[in-house]
Amino acid sequence: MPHTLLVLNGPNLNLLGAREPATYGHETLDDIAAICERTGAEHGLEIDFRQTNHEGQLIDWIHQARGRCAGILINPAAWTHTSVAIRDALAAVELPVIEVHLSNVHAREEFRRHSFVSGIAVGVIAGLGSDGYRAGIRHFSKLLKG
Ligand code: CA2
Repeated sequence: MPHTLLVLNGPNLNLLGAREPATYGHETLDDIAAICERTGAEHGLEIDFRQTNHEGQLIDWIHQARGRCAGILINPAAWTHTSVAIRDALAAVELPVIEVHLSNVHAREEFRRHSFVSGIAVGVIAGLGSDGYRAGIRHFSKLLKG
C-alpha cells in the first residue's frame, strides 16, 4: 500500500492564476495539483490534494487524516496568521506536517511574518512558488523511508 500524503490548501487559493500573478505566479491550483501528483508518483506516494474556503472543513479533513495519511503538506493561506484552531487540529492528529507558502511571507507585510502553524511543523517552505510543494513532497518521501 503506497503512503498517502494529504496536501491541503486554504482560502482564496482557488483564485490562483487568475489574479495577483506578481505575488503568486501564473500557475493555477489545478497546475499545482498536477505537479504534486507527478512528484508523488515519482516517489511512490499517493497525493490527496484539496482546497477549501471554509475553516471547519479544513479542520474536519485534518482530523480524518489520522490513520489514513502518512503526513500533511499544508498551505494554510490567510489562516496561517490567524488560526489557533488549525494549529490545534494539526497537533492533535500527530502526523508530520510541512507548511508551504508560494510567496516569501517574510518579505511582505509584517502580519504575514507570524504563523500559528510553524511551531508544530517539521519544516516551513516559503517563496519558491510551486517548487515549494515539490520540495515538501520530496522531503516527505525521505522522511517516510526512515
Ligand atoms: O504565499 C502563500 O502561499 C500564502 O499562503 C498565500 C495566502 C496569504 O494570505 C499568505 O500570507 C501567504 C493568500 C492566498 C490567496 O491567493 C490568492 C491568489 C490569487 C488572487 C488572490 C489571492
